[in-house]
Amino acid sequence: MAEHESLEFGKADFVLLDTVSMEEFMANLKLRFEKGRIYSYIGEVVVSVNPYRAMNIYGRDTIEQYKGRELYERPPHLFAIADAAYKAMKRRNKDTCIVISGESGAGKTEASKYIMQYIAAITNPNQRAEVERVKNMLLKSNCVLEAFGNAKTNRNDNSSRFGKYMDINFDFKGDPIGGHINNYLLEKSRVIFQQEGERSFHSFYQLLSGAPDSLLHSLHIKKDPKAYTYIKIGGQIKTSINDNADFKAVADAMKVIGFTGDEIQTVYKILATILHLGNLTFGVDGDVTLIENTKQVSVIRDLLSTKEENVEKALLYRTVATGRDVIEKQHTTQEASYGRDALAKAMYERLFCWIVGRINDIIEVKNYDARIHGKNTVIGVLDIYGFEIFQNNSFEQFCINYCNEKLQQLFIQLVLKQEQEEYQREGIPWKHIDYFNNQIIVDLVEQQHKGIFSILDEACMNVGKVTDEVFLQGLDVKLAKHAHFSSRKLSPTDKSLEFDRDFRIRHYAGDVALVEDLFCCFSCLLSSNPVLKGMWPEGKLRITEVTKRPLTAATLFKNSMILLVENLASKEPYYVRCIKPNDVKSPLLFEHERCRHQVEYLGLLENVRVRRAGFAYRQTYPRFLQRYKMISEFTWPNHDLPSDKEAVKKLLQGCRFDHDVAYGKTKVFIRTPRTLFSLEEQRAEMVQRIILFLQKVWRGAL
Ligand code: AD9
Ligand code: MG
Repeated sequence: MAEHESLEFGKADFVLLDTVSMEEFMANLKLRFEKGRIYSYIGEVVVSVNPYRAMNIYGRDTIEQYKGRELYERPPHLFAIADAAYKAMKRRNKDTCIVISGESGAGKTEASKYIMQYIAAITNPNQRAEVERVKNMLLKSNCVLEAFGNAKTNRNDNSSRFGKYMDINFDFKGDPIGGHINNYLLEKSRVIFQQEGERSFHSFYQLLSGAPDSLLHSLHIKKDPKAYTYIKIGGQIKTSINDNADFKAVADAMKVIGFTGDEIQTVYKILATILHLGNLTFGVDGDVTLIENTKQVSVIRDLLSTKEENVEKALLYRTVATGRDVIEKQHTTQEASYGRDALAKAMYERLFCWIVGRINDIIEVKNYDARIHGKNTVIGVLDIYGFEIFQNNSFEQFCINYCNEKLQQLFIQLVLKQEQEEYQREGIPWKHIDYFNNQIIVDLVEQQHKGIFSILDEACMNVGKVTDEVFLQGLDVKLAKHAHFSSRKLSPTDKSLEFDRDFRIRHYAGDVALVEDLFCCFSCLLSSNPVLKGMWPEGKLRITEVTKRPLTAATLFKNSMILLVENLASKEPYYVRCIKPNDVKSPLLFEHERCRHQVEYLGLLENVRVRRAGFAYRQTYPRFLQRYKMISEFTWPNHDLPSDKEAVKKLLQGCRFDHDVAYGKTKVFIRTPRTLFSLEEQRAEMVQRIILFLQKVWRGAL
């Protein structure tokens, strides 16, 4: 820790601030950023500030410095937390996870990639071919996921438009043997529309820019993105992204991971289909709705290996199941355009989920028998989309922000609450620290019957009968008294709630107004392409079976979040808290107010307070003795005191560390890492002496 860094770089651990105040915290954060020290600690939590420039701190030599070291032995770094998570997993057979949070553009995805690279670099010392293969696939999967799930936004040129949780599985030797990816809620509305200055998903531009002419020709695609309605807006934006080179890198990564040639071709066909769909227009002839550009329909038919009538049916008719009867109703032109967009979004979402599923099939752990090889342990890495506040927030933003509330709650629970509870349990004198518990907001969203998701679900069960207005009335009636909910009706004077249909949730990061999204469904196109068929397994089902009360998107998302949080809570968590220093991607600018706001809503100051009021290190008495007993004559080789607790007291008094520790019922607590560092040094010295002594005895005995 600070021992290895001069104070001119500020305090490496915020716990060591002279006084804990927002001013001091910010001054230290700024100083460190300006000196190029982008990482700091709060105890074991890494605080990272996006440098917006290439840093020479991720190379082989840096990796070597962190390998196998304790957290406080080296300057703060992502590698240290990755090593801590890895060591905990290997030494104690524990599943661990690294939770990376922060707002859009704060550096979460970059951090997750450095963490994975570190883990890949320090494992498999024996260069086993199978492990190398797994590592390579895990690293390459990022490249594919980013192509299909990331896009240029106004906040970040490579913004993740989905949440990602990746498990890496290890064998008993600590080498990676496989993995699994969970993806959360892709922002599919981007397929058909982007805000000014933004692009659709990278995959579209990569295809147009990088595909060889023969491929473009077979897809009936022109190179110019301006020719396609869905990506026209984004196609005019100049970025630093090299779509051409990325196309080749992604194609190569798909091959390395193990996608077949047919699968890769089908992926391109779906991208092309979506582009063609976007250009379709509808008209009327008498009272018949029709597609105006028939040539495009035959192109789509060929790309999807289906019949022309299927394409027309999917776009012009709605199949409705009323009891046992199935009726086909013709769309109006407006409904047809809406249905076309819904189909495009659904196709892309399917494609994305299918890609994740294929990667999972390939990287999942195979042939591992725990009875022979011992327990297979896991490190999970969570890179989830950050809080987003726009003027108009869609259903997707609502879910993203709900997810952040859940994670913040987990952080509060695990880091702050657990810490306080442990001191109470151990009978350590302790001043209670107030923190904002956001459970109340999470309940507002997810509670049974009374939560927003439940009310939304109820509305969806009665599609046709329930309008947006009825849904909002339901919210008003059920949530009128909730301190974190307001709507236009409940607060008529609130100017930020512009429309009658707006409502607002007071999130911990700020207020977010939500304009409610509509729901849609689509008919499946019956294709003879086996890869496509695999993506729509329900294509074979009858419509009456398909429409049987499917779970709503809201419920699915809520359930996936609850599972995610349960999963994280069952593992030993490590945290990386990312901060975005400015909104103009500048390596020099530290915008005070922007950063202060993030420090506030990430709860970092509270984190420091708890940590400081608390103790950097704790260990049960027997385990503490096991490690340090050789440094005291009272405890080496064995003590004759009435208890291990007494022995630890005697040991620490002897080293004059008594002032820096507290003795709990079952554990000793050490306040500052410096003390622990010093204990470690003394131990290393003694171990060396004991070895020399034993060597002498050994030789003498010979
Ligand atoms: V979002 O919620 O997905 O929109 P992230 O993931 O938090 O967001 P990302 O990791 O994509 O942000 O970082 C944004 C950009 O900041 C990157 O494309 C880099 O240009 C830049 N960045 C982030 N971290 C680093 C770093 N450690 N070194 C250099 C960085 N540049
Ligand atoms: Mg990201």
